[in-house]
Amino acid sequence: MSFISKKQGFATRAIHHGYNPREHQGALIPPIFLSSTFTFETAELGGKCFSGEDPGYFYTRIGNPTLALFESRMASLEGGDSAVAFGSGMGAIASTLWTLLRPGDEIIVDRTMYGCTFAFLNHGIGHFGVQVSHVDLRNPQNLKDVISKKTKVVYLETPVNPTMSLVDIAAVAEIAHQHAAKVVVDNTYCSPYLQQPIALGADVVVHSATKYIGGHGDVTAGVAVMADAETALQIRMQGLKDLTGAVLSPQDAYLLLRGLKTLDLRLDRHCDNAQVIAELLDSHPAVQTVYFPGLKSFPQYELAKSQMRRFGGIVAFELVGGVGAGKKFLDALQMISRAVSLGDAESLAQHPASMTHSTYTPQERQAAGISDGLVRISVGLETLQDLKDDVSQALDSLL
Ligand code: 7XF
Repeated sequence: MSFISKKQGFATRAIHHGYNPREHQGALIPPIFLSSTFTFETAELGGKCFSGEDPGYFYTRIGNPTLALFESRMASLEGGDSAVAFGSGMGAIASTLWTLLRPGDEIIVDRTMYGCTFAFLNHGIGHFGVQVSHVDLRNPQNLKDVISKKTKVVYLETPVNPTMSLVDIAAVAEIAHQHAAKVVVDNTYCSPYLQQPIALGADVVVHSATKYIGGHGDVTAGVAVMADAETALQIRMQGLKDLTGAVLSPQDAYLLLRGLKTLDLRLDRHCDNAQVIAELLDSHPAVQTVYFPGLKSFPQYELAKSQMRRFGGIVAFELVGGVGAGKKFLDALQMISRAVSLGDAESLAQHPASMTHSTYTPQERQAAGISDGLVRISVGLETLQDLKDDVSQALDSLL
């Protein structure tokens, strides 16, 4: 709230930042401004809104007070200058990359990422004269070896969907900035509560707000948070306004504001539950390998501890019996839902090779390190004992 000047804690900002009830007739909860258009007091003032001389609202695709509140809260929580809301995570990613790249430019991306982001790069922007180079960013030296003055963007997820490998954001940002390339980090798996890429050097943070930020499986949304105001304005006025039109609805912005209020509480429970489920999987004879940053055996455990507040709510694993056992495991689940998406109160289990990452060809999946047998669970907020019981009985059915 503007009348308190000291930097407040994460939860306080998630609940109060940018809203003063006194400016809204005392209403505790921010109003939803459904209006798609805004009236001008004079024709001249209307023109000034369009030229940017007057900061007033004029059309919801470009700006809306409910969206603006969500955007300012996200900018505060991510430690950025400003944010732009979108109608989906893919809307945020496409709008950001269409804005930052031109024909002849190169984007260097990690070897693995969410399936539709991969498809957007390889079958979308890659067809419009932008060179897409895949590099294994687990080792930042690989970036150093290939980056050049053609490189305008370095793009990554950490933890990676679905392999759970991590990227050292600070190390990548240092190399990218030596070549004047911007670093875009997809922070969907962590949310700003667990990881703040801008403090580590990222220029833009993108999210599928459909996931932890919304948190209740009832909204499809995205957001991009920018370290600087100039890039934010470009992404709003080019990417959002003209290139994709991927605007968020004010009602959905309201649901995201509601989700943010409990983000830290929910994430702490997700992390608590996921740690126990990862350890349970790790000790079961039907399981071959578990990928979870909070296991001491995880190859990047030290990086996880230094870069993330906690280890997150997603666990991936391979079963001894490979893809057949994976499908049998999914079908044996009784309480946990077979569904894609993540970050909801409900635990969700899925098979990346045939679902979220079926946009890759089998050869591309192999190059990306996504095995056919990989299973992913987004560990939800249910009572831990019930989660353990369901996972245990599904694993026991494989023996
Ligand atoms: O456009 P969306 O809101 O669905 O977000 C796209 C997206 C962007 N980044 C990451 C890291 C994501 O995981 C997603 C969506 N992933 C879901 C999943 O992995 O289950 C989508 C289900 S097909």
